[in-house]
Amino acid sequence: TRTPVNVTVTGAAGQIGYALLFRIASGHLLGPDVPVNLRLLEITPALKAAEGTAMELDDCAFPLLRDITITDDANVAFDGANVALLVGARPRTKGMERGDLLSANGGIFKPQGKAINDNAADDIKVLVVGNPANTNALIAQASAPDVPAERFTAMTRLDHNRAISQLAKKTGTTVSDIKRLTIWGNHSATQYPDIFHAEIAGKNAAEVVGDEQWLADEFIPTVAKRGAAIIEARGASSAASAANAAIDHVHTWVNGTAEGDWTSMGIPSDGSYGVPEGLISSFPVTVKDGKYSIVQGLDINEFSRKRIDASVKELTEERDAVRELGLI
Ligand code: NAX
Repeated sequence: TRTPVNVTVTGAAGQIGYALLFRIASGHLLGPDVPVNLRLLEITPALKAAEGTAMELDDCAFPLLRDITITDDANVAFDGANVALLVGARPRTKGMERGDLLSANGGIFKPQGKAINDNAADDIKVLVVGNPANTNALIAQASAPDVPAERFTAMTRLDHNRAISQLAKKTGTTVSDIKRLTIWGNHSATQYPDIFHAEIAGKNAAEVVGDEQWLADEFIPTVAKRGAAIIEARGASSAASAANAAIDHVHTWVNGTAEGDWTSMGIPSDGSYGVPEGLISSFPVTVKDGKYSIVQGLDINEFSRKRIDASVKELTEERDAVRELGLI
């Protein structure tokens, strides 16, 4: 039998955590034949709630779930971690300035990055979900100098999935007809969902849609503001869809992209497409044997260029702000 994989989830008692843990334990993260140990990291006041979730996990009698550890100590939570899902973060509250938000999250992601550096397994893969996800990933990465930088990624898969779904609705196709969609930039309102290289049942998506006005005025804002629309409708932020996207992100990172398709991941830039090296920005990527590579050679038209640049500018500003705060 295979050795269990250690999966650490931070913010485990939160709403995404609740939607995520049962799917990890039932084999959706790594595959139907991979046993898992769960390590749940929470702040002290939420440990009891995490214990309640662990009781429910026990009650599912998942054949793949071996062991559950619940702790408020990051060194314990990341000990031997092979996969880390950093979900717990400090949300923006009313009247909070960006600097306050970034420094509050620095207080979370800096020590967690160090704990990953000091305790995780050599093959650690990190996905940051907690917002501002790209910059939180950058902070964690900067505190983990012994871990290869490319192991720190940020989640834009929910945006990717949202864009696919909107495009399928618009064109009267199904989501499985759609390939090669790209989210560029920051997981924020400036993100750019790009359909110019996407295909719908083998045809160029932009040509199938044939309506740049729809792209600019409907599609892009609908995808970018979907999180707010969910809050408005549900009275709570996206949870199950966010957990699903986190599962997709890691599953793809471990098991690869399908031939002829790619996905979107927030990853450290190597300078491709004019994105400054080191920024954690979303790119089109293919994955093989557990390693991702940026899809090269795409022709970026003017419509796309200015939107990618705007999102990258925001990432640059966030990076400069956390640098000024001494967080990286
Ligand atoms: P919740 O507030 O329900 O849960 C967050 C949990 O994190 C809480 O239980 C809290 O106690 C815990 N926590 C706080 N500080 C911690 C620390 N230092 N160590 C460990 N745990 C800690 O939020 P939820 O709805 O689960 O969302 C979690 C994060 O995901 C938020 O930052 C949210 O903005 C972000 N999202 C990111 C998305 C993405 O696409 N990248 C989409 C969904 C979501 O909005």
